[in-house]
Amino acid sequence: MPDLGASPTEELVATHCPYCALNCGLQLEVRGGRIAKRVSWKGSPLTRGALCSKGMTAHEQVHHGDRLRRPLVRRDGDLVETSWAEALDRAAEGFLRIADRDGAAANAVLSGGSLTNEKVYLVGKLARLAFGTPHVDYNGRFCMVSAGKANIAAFGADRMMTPLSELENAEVAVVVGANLSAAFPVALPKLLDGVRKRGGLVIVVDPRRSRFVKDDDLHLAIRPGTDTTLFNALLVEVMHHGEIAGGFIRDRTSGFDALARSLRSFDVEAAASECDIDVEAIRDAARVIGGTKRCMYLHGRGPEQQVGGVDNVTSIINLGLALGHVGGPGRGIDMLTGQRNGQGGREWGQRCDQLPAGRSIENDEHRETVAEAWGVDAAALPRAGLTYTEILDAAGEGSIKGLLGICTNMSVSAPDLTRVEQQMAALEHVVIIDPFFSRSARHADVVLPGSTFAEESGTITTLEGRVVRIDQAVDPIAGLDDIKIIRALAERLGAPSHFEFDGAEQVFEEMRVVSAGGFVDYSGITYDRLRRDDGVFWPCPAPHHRGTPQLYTERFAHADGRARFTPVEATPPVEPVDANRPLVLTTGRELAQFLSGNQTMRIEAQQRLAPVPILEVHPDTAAEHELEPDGFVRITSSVGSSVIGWRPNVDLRPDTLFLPYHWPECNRLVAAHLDPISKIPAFKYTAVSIEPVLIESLETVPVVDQLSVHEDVIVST
Ligand SMILES: Nc1nc2c(c(=O)[nH]1)N[C@H]1C(S)=C(S)[C@@H](COP(=O)(O)OP(=O)(O)OC[C@H]3O[C@@H](n4cnc5c(=O)[nH]c(N)nc54)[C@H](O)[C@@H]3O)O[C@H]1N2
Ligand SMILES: Nc1nc2c(c(=O)[nH]1)N[C@H]1C(S)=C(S)[C@@H](COP(=O)(O)OP(=O)(O)OC[C@H]3O[C@@H](n4cnc5c(=O)[nH]c(N)nc54)[C@H](O)[C@@H]3O)O[C@H]1N2
Ligand code: SF4
Ligand SMILES: [Mo]
Repeated sequence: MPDLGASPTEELVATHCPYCALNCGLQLEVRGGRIAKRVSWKGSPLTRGALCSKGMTAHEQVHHGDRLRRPLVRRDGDLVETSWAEALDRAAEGFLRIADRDGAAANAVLSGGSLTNEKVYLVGKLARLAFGTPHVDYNGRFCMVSAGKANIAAFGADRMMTPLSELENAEVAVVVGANLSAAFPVALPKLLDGVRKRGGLVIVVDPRRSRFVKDDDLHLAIRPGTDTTLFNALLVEVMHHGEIAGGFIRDRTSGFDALARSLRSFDVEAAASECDIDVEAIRDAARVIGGTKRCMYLHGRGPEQQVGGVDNVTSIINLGLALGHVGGPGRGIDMLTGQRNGQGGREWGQRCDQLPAGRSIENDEHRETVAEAWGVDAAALPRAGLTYTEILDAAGEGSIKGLLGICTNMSVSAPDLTRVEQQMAALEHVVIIDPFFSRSARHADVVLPGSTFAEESGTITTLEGRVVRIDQAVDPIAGLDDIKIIRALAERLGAPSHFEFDGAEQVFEEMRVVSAGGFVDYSGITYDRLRRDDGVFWPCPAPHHRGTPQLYTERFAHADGRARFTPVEATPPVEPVDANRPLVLTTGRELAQFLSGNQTMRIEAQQRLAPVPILEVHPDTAAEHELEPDGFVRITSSVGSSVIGWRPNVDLRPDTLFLPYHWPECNRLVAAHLDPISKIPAFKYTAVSIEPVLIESLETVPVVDQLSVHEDVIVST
């Protein structure tokens, strides 16, 4: 419980950090309608008051001078400030014009996993009922869809199965392609320290050694893109030593024989050479993993953002399932979801193939359930639509002409930015809802000021599957919050009756009803309970139900209760390294910056820590390519080229480069090669070449295209 001991003129509001999926708790002290300061919330779930630097400064975005305070519309080529009424009218008119002329499917919606559950639900409903378009997808397409597809195929549902605190009972932790020091800096590194202190082993699979990795850990620095080969090899080794969990496989799974058959002629030595690691390291890891009942696997975007992303995750699941490392104390195969509502964001119906509460838009029973709750005919609900990158492709080709973007910034975060800029420019009508002017908003016809975490109430589902509540601290500084904006748009698009909500709690009440009886069941969760309890884990089917922190203790979510094994083989990169582009560029996170940077780059303390993109290069590779210390480097891929600074890093494979992705210099280089099943872009593998750039005078020093404050590009009226 938060300590609410403030005087009447002051108020302490309990909330959660708006950035990563750990959702560290914090309190905001409000004085005279403004946030005066941040106060620790020691009782908050999982992280107990700890914050990283981003969380410490998150509240600075709320009253920031760069905030959009009035809507903008394009007039004679310029974006100019205007009233809400005019901006909302213009926003809706564009979509109605396109729908009348070209059909409802010529409009699309792209959204984000940082939205609250309530907003996610409304975005999906807005697309299906007010726009009438099948084309709604979200930035989780860049993030968690590989793990999602693999989880659903194997377990029947898509949620972390074991709470992270179970690491306290684990003897072995296997961290696969997750940079815990930068991406999940609170709680997780400490939980791993606990494993080490109790004499357990941490195994890390990653071409780069991040700060959380310790000398006594077993680090398998594989060649990027070879996770399936490694995990197949580990499985073959544990099978060879007879360590698999025969009883568990018989009673609780299906498909093991086909998997075993597929690996009959698998050559572990050849696999070691493919992964470019010592075969003895694979054998050591297999001995340790096969020798314990208490092993937790944590996977991040490293194996997932690949053309073989789904198969990579499946190979991890195959190993863990074969050893019975699921559903109990110190055991679990857990994906580390990224954005603050990465979990709820993929449950509440903003995905192109999904209806609310994890229901499928192609399943007739699910369509009936949702249609009934919404008071519409199931036949009126669109079917599955295009994915994020497919929507951008359709924009470039002209079949999609109108785009609403809320809580996503494609001009930094999508692959192949040169092409993205052309695709965005080809659109006839673009509306962006964002608290700050984003790079994507440069393409907008209408920009509506969105709300930050402190200007709204709502619920978030953390990476563990724990539903928590954020409370509004101050009024929306531009007058309307996201929920009111969605409602106003729905009214103008002709569907007012489905959006008559006065605030987030009313939306949540409808979501409880819609979710009742499904697997993603929130029906027993209430706003009151969320403030009293330490959050509530779904499924929670009744008000007195305690929630479900640990999934799969007795059955999996498939109808027959069994988990599935699926044989998988390594997928080669679409453009592998060759003589012209001999190095692999892999991309990821910097501790101080968050995603496209549109929030953290406004905050001085974060900018001081990481002002520009810096390429990490192994010193041997730097010497081979004659890079000058403190000099610049040109990186070239098949789709683009960037000139930036570099620094040496000995903790990186010599054939691999690492670049934080938060600046457009990064995705200008990454081609849009997709996993065929999940349609995730292969952000973790780009074949590139590098060369030193000689700086002849100060004028030729490359300037990083920094974020512009919105006043730079807007004429105020
Ligand atoms: N500071 C900060 N924290 C964040 C975010 C942020 O932007 N900034 N974003 C949040 C979000 S949305 C997400 S999704 C998470 C992401 O969290 P992570 O997945 O932990 O973050 P990434 O930096 O993408 O790092 C993935 C790791 O994969 C490794 N890797 C690269 N290629 C391969 C490979 O082929 N195989 C394996 N096994 N590993 C590989 C990289 O070296 C890197 O260490 O972070 C969340 N937390
Ligand atoms: N090369 C490379 N590219 C990557 C990745 C990588 O590892 N490498 N990682 C990918 C991953 S994991 C992810 S999750 C995506 C993220 O990609 P994006 O979708 O670009 O994510 P954000 O930067 O969070 O964009 C959110 C935008 O919405 C705004 N916003 C934040 N909260 C709210 C809100 O509540 N309401 C409204 N209206 N607006 C809000 C922010 O100001 C920001 O402009 O990109 C990815 N792209
Ligand atoms: S960014 Fe993540 S780790 Fe840092 S304070 Fe926020 S929720 Fe916690
Ligand atoms: Mo993400």
